[in-house]
Amino acid sequence: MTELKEEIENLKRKRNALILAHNYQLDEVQEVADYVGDSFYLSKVAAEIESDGIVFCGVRFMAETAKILSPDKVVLLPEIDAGCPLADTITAENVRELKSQHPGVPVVCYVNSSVEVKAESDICCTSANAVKVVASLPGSKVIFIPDENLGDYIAKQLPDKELILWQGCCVTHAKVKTENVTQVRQRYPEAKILIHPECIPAVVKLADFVGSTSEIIRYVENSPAEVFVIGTEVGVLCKLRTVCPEKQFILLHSGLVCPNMKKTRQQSIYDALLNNRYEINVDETIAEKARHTLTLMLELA
Ligand code: CIZ
Repeated sequence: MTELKEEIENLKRKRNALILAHNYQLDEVQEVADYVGDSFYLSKVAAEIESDGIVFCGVRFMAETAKILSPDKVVLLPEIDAGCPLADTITAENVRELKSQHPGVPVVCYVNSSVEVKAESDICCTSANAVKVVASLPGSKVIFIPDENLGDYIAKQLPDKELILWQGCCVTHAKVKTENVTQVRQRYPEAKILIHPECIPAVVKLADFVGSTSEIIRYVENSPAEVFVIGTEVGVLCKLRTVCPEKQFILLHSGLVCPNMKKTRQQSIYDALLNNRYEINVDETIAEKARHTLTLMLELA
């Protein structure tokens, strides 16, 4: 074990803290994490684990989610500038306007949203359970925010629903173009092409499998295929190589690198534990409403 890893372990023990890392984090971060997964898994972990503190290696909305679900724990986000441009496309005021334009229509917010946006919504979802969450709602109309591409994917799975979409997207996933898929298909005809639903609809249409990071990992584990093209953020390759070391993985597009997810390093985790930074706090009135949308999702999915 390196000296830095040992220091992290010591500080973790001293503070009775656990490290949660998203599937999109750097390999060096996933290596020192106690739990690695997608937002849905990590939010369940945050709600259930017994520790005094959580170091959340991800982006701000994820640390906020952990704090909302574990209000009594100290939640640290090691890199305070790790944000999510998709979450920033919509404000609580925008949601109120949408609700006044479509009275009575339920609002589903993707987990990639601020606490204020979650508080204005009826139920939250992640990419792993978005179709299930939308399908569970009464009536045919649903407001889905803020990811337009994920919304389009859900609408295609649920033809009886009419989705009212917000025009937000993940700039990293939106870089993938159809030519990238056709080129890779020609070069690796035997490969299975696995694509995240945050990619544009024309790209999603060309996939062999569409799913969230956890669904992509499960697909690879259960597939007899040996070569896979991965159409989501590069960080997921760390887990894929760990669970299936004998299989081959090709990243669909070299730009599938989220700069915000790559801000956290082992050094940032060490500094976070040593200096108690950066502590995430959420106003309890807003947190209470947001907690309701998250709890409904956890109960349903
Ligand atoms: O749900 C998540 O954690 C995100 C943002 C992506 C995924 O598919 O895991």
